[in-house]
Amino acid sequence: MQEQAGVSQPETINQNIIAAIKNRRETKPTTQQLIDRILEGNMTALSRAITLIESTNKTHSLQAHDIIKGCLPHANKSIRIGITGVPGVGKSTFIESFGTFLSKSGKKIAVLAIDPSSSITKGSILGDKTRMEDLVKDTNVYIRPSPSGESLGGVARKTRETIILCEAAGFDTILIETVGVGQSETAVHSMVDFFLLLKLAGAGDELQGIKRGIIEMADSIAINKADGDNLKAAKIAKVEFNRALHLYPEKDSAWQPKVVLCSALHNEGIDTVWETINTYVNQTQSNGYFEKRRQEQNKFWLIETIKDHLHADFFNNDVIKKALKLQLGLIEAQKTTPFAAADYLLHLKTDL
Ligand SMILES: Nc1nc2c(ncn2[C@@H]2O[C@H](COP(=O)(O)OP(=O)(O)OP(=O)(O)O)[C@@H](O)[C@H]2O)c(=O)[nH]1
Ligand SMILES: [Mg+2]
Repeated sequence: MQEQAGVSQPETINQNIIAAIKNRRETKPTTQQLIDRILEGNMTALSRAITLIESTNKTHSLQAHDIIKGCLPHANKSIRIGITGVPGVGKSTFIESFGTFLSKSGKKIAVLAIDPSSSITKGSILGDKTRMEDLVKDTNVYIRPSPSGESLGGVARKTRETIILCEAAGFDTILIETVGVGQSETAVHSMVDFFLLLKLAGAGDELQGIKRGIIEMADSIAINKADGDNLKAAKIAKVEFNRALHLYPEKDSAWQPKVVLCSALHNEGIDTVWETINTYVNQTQSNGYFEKRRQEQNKFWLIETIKDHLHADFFNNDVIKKALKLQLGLIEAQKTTPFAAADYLLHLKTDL
C-alpha cells in the first residue's frame, strides 16, 4: 500500500469568492432586503417572511411587523376569495381546477388555508399537495399550508397578514380554503371579498347550512360533482338552493347570490364560477360595497388584534397564571364567585 499525495487546491479558485458565497449563505437577509425581494416577487423571501409571521418568537414578530408595514402600501390589489364546504365536497380538487384555469388566464394565485385541525395535521393543504399536482408545479401559483396556532383567532390573524405579503409579492388572486366545520368560515368570511360555498346535491346538509348561517354568508353556491349519475340531482339542488336563497333579505351588497353547477374533477363550470366572481366584483366596485366591506373588515381586525394581544398578555403572565390557578381552586371550593375572581384577577393585572 502506498500513500498518494493529496490533491491540492487548484489556484484558479478564488478564496474571496468562496468566502463571499459562504457569507451570503450564512447571513440572514435584513428586514429591508426581505421587503425588497418580496416586492420583486421572490417566493423564497415571501416564504421566509410568512414563517416570521407564524413564529411565536418575539424578535421574529417584531421583524414580521416591520415587513408587513413595508409591504402594506403595495397590498390590497387583489381579489380575495374564500372557499368553504364540508370535508369531501371537493375543495382541494376545485382549487386545483380553478387555480389552473386562473393561471392559464394570466393570473397569479396564492392559495392559503385556515384549517382548525391544522395544529395536529399541519394543514390539509400540505397533505393535499398530491391532489394539487399541477398547481404545485405552476410557477404562477404559491401554496402555503395553514399556520398552526393555539387559537383560531391567532391563526386567522396570521393568515390575514399573509394575504398582505402575498399581494405585495404580486399575487392578484388569493384563494383561502377552509373546512366547513365550526367557526373558521366566519373567520374566512371576515377577510375575503367573495365567499364561495361548495355543496353537494342531496347530501342532506342543506338545512344545517341554513341554520348555521353559512348560506347567508355565501356570495355564490357551487354545487360540485355535477357529473355522471349525479348531474340530475345537482340540477334539482340548484333549483332548491335558488329558491332558498330568495327567502333571505337583500344583502348590503345588493348582490343576489348565484347558484352554479360545477365538476371540479372534470373541469366543468369552473369558468362560470369565475364569471360570477367577476360580475360580483364589477357590481360591488361600482356601487361602493367592495371598498366598504374591506374597510369594515379592517375595523373588525383592529378590534380582533387588540383582543388577541390583551388575551395573550393576560394569560401568558406568570403572576396571573399562578393567581388564576388559586382562584379556580377557590371557585371549586365555592369560596368565591366567577365574577369576584375575575374582578380580583383583572385588578391584579392592572396593578402589576
Ligand atoms: N365525481 C366527482 N368527484 C369529485 C369532484 N370533485 C372532487 N371529487 C372527489 O371527491 C373526493 C374528495 O375531494 P377533495 O377535493 O379532497 O375534497 P375536500 O373538500 O378538499 O376534502 P377535505 O380536504 O377532506 O375537506 C376525491 O376523491 C375527489 O376526487 C367532482 O367534481 N366530481
Ligand atoms: Mg381538501
